[in-house]
Amino acid sequence: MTDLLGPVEEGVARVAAAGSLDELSAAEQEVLGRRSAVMAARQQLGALPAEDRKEAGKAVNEARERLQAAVEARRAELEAAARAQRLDAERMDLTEVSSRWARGHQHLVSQTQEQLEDVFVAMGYRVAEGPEAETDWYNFEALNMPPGHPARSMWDTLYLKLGAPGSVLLRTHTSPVQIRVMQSQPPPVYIVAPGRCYRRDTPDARHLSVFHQIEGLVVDRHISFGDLAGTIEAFTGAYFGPTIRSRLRPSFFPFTEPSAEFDVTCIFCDGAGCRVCSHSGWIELGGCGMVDPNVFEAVGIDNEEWQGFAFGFGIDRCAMLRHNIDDIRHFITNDVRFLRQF
Ligand code: 2NL
Repeated sequence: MTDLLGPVEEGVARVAAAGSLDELSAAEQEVLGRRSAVMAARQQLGALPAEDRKEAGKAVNEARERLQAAVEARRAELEAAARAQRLDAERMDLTEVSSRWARGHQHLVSQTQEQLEDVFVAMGYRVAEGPEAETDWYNFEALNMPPGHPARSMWDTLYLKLGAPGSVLLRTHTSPVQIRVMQSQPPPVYIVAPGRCYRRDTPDARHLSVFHQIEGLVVDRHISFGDLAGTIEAFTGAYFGPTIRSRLRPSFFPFTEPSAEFDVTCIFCDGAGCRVCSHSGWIELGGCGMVDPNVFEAVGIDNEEWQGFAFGFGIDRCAMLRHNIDDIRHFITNDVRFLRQF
């Protein structure tokens, strides 16, 4: 029988010399395929005398195994090299920094939202978030506005083509977040819910169909209207500065009773009276009130044991007041000359 040592050494060298996966396939065919020395030797086994056959068969198998191992080892090497080459080719150079490309920064509305969150977090509140697509129940019904309630016309709603007509909508305020929090945890509750809200509206200097609101909610024992007034005074002072005062005026909301609107002293004239505040010295900021018992009933909170207050105001409007911005549409025009001032 042919000596296999020579062909195996040659075959291993041949395989190791393959420079590509294609070349390796060709080499594999040559050293292990039908016309290879190993296969020829295997075919000769049957012709050997029985006493030699076992020994020769073992030699053939060992030769095949060595060659197969060489092929696998070379394949692994070539695949690793191909992968390294591909990664190298796909690599992007992100290290180039040029002063021509000025770095951007957070939008003023986002900055304002975070500043307001910070003010409330410092007072012990938590920040809560929730979906922008809501159901009619969370946005209206749980807030003491059953179907057909006239107050629903106060918010011109954008409805989604989802489920039964009129059942899914884009939230018109962040109150549904507070409803969800009251459902998911027992009192006491101290939260603010900031975020995007939507309404069907034609844009003008004071309105956009997408705007930002922050609402606060407190539910605890022995909560009074005085706590509400003190909270409004504390946060307006913290955000606008210590010289700013606040006041409450009686108003109406379906989800609070009693309800009030709150004003801050005009930041432009410090309360003396100017064109911005229509010479009243006051600027309206938002609404507030004691949580209506019907809202507590909707979320299963006992109104005898717990009381609460809530308030809401526009984040965009807050930023406009503090930075003397005369048109809310500046926020979405994305003119860098406007944006980079803040
Ligand atoms: C406004 C008025 C307000 C609330 C929001 C509220 C939330 C729950 C229960 C009761 Cl869960 N009230 N929120 C209360 C009063 C006024 O917002 O003018 N926003 C811009």
